[in-house]
Amino acid sequence: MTVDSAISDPYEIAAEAAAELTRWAGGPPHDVAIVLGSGWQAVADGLGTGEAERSAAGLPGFAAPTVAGHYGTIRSLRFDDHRVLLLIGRTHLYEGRSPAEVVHPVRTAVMAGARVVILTNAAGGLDPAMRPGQVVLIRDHLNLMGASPLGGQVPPAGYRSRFVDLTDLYQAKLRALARQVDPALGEGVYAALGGPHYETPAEVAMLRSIGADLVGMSTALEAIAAHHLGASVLGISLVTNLAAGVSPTPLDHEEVLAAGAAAAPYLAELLAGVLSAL
Ligand code: 8IG
Repeated sequence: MTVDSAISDPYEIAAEAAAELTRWAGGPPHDVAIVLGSGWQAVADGLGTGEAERSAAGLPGFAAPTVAGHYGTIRSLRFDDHRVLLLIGRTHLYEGRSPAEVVHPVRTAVMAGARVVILTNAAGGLDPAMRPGQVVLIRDHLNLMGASPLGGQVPPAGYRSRFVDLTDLYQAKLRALARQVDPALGEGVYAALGGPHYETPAEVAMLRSIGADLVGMSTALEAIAAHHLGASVLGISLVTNLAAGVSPTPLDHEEVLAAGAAAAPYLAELLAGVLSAL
């Protein structure tokens, strides 16, 4: 079964997937979900081996991944008092997926009990002072994808209105908590674009002038969907490259994966610290 907002109810499919996930994992419900994006996959093992792991592909509504480095694996683990769902790999609009498909894993995790959703990504840095390997908390986003996960079908009875307020989308409380773990963490505005091409230098100049610090191809739709379902969202970007025109060299996907692998021990420590403080 695939998620197609035109012919089926994405909320119902996510509820089905959540029920199946909870049955599969057994035990008490999960309370935290972490989406590990490009470059963050090496972090998974730094959080412990987990209690159970499965491919996401067998669950209702989950699409098979198409990008190198995106495994589409789900791991269930205990961390202190928390039961954590690790979503390893994500689905993007640029794969030809619908917004409903892109946010399906996050909706599933929230419906499975996650009250906190940590969204990680690799991003281009727009500030020349940024360095590859730097980690930035997402303070807010500019959704330039021309899409919303709340478009199309009206949410069924029992869900919040689709006209949802996004004032505290990337929750200030969770950002403060992350800064307790590492006071040196900076914050920035994440511009989400459809991709998969990187920006032209003119687009990068535009993004800087409209207030963006980071640029990437994910996260914004998932944040909106999680917030709409009442979860608190923390967004963390790993700057793996400087954006075009800011970077002295052309951009390439291998660079993203390499920067992620190099930063993995720090990233795992950061996530572990956040989980301990929750
Ligand atoms: I990693 O420079 C990564 N993802 N759009 N631009 C966009 N996405 C990115 C970039 C970048 N770097």
